[in-house]
Amino acid sequence: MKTIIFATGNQDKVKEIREILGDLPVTFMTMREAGFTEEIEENGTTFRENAAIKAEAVAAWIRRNAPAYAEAIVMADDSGLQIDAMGGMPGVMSHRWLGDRTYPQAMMDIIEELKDVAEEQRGARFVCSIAACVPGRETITVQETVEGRVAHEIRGTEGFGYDPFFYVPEYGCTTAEMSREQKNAISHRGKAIRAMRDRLLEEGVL
Ligand code: ITT
Repeated sequence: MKTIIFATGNQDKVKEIREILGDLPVTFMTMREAGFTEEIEENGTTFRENAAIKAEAVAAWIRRNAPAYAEAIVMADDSGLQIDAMGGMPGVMSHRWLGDRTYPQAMMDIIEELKDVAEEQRGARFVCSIAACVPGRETITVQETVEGRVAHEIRGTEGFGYDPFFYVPEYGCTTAEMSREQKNAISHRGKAIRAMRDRLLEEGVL
């Protein structure tokens, strides 16, 4: 059976990715479970670059230090929220942009900043790039998005991060008000992981 090692320290991502890949006959583990505990500097300017930086850093370490996983596929997710009325911010900075604030505080700050912005200008999207390092091949990347709007208030307790104020008009609720299955069916991460799975199946990697 193939092993997929996921290069992330974000347990919420791990939970979603495990659910989305649940039907695949693969052994799934996180980079920490494989022994990688270093910090990775995400100094790329795009989601794709940062996803590749993370996957390649962990893949290089695994090949050097964990020979038992030499054949494993190493994957990483770089994702974030782009808000049109803020020129695409926080974008690749979505995590670091919090500073000392909690997510609810950061979302309330954005809601305040956008208080005079009309409904049709409140567009936002979650973006997710997934990179996969397969031994002997170039790094493969895919990127997907989900379109929505910045809500006027925080609603819902599912999901994580910026979900409670990411309103999806077609569903009339935020992604934090969706069931896990519903969010995975429409989300940037759900779409990107499925695109990567299809790509790896097509290329005979899985
Ligand atoms: P790793 O780099 O270790 O994977 P991270 O959380 O730092 O973990 P990113 O640099 O990719 O990951 O930052 C992604 C941030 O974007 C994440 O921390 C959230 O703030 C936001 N985000 C991404 N996907 C999201 C989602 O599905 N729902 C809500 N917020 C999300």
